[in-house]
Amino acid sequence: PFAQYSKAEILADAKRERGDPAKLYLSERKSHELAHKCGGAYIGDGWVLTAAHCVPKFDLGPIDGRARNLITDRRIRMGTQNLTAGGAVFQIERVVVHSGYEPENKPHDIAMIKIVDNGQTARLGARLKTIRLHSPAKPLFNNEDVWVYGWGWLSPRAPGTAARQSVGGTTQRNPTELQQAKLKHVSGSRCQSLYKAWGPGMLCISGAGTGRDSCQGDSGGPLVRIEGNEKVLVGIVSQGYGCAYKDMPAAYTRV
Ligand code: 4AZ
Repeated sequence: PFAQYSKAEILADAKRERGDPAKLYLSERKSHELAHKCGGAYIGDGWVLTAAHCVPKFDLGPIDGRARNLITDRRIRMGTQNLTAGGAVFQIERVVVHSGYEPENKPHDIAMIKIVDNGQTARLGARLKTIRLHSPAKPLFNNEDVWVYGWGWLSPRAPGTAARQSVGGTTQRNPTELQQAKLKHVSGSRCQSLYKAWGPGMLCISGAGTGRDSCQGDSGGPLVRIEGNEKVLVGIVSQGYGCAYKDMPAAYTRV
């Protein structure tokens, strides 16, 4: 119901050769793969934390002659681990983007989305939990284990290759079930040389050679520290060069 591509775009894409960096493989993709954009984290009172680059501009451009914007075309599903079913689907009431964000180098890549609730969060009950924000008094230590969650692409990707191709050359796919990966918080020196906007508002997070990582579509989703049996939100998936590529830690927004 919320197709992000026009019929003309889908037809033009089908004519592109495989391996063409501009090819999006639209006709091969399931509707949940075309609709999914980003992750987020529910912090309570109708507010979802996500990445600023997930809500790039209010005007999404027309599709098949119909004007679109975030309010008319984007929805948020919460209260389920399945991307296509369950929980509840919320409309967006408003979006607040960090005033220091800019799309070129993505400093302060954080935004808040207010949902239209209509009592739905209450109906979800225990299926929707509010995540507690990490305390700045307890910073992550070097090599600390952290966890990331999302419905983003499933395969390693080399930096600089066509975005929808995995290292093995297959087309990247989105899962329907939520995935998780254990990662490591590492020293910022490598990220400082990789990311132009590097600064104290970012976290440098590595797959540490495990082959696990966040990837496109995980953006906006939570990076979590586990304290006892509680998950605490420490970061937001922001940017990276490829996915799960060796010595390529990704940059997360520090919450
Ligand atoms: C992305 O394109 C993206 N491996 C997010 C995270 C990472 C790479 C790419 C980190 O949204």
